[in-house]
Amino acid sequence: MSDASYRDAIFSTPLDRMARFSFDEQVVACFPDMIRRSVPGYGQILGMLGLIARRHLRHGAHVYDLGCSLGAAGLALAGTLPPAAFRYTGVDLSPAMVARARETLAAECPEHAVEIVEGDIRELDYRPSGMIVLDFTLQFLAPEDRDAVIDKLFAALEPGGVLVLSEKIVAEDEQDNAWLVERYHDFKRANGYSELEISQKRTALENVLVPDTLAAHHERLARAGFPRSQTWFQFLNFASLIAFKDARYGET
Ligand code: GEK
Repeated sequence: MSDASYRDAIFSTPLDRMARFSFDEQVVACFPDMIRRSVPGYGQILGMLGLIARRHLRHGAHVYDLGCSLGAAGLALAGTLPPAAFRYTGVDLSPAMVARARETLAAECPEHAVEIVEGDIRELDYRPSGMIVLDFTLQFLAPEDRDAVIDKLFAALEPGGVLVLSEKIVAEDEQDNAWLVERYHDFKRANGYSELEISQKRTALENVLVPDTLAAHHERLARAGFPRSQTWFQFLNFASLIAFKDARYGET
């Protein structure tokens, strides 16, 4: 077994109360296991990226994957589309993620035009793109930085372009939200996480992962200029939205 498939046991022993979640080597080693066991619908969302690209991506267009972690979206696209169909740039702030993503993509899809850039998605000089994937990353930015990033993505998208935005969300109604969070914890228990792991991860993510409501996401997309967006997937308190650069659904 390669160390890329280590089981996530980061929060299985009592930690200092101040420990905050960060994307370091320890997280990278167990990341594929962690994200599959803790993000409901992660595999389904990845699986749809290639199908969305097939419908909306002009042949040879550029794709960004922002907060790419280990480049899972790039792998998913390469699994569905031939090498000439797209050029892919994954961007991540964590040097440990970037190093592992480069190794993985070089090994898994050597024929495809893929690159991984170490950088901050708030500061990137974006090139024109046909599709932008922002999966489970906006939630880690300070709330006051989110509008400016979405504004830049709208500007970077070419006519007919699409933004796929996947996020942990919070429900507007307190009771609805409590129900979703409780069932989410059931989901994690069913995936083998202990009470200690669930509560420690929750504490570590406090003030690090600040979720928005679905309405806040759609409003932000509209403010940035997207004439049309919809929620195409939701599983408990995790959702994926698609936003269209044009008012009419462009299809290739
Ligand atoms: C996947 N999309 O597998 N700039 C660039 N990267 C950042 C920034 C930033 N400002 N802030 C955080 N990150 C992936 C999963 S994980 C989600 C995304 C999770 C990066 C951070 O280093 C990490 O790799 C990623 O965003 C979030 O579909 O771990 O829950």
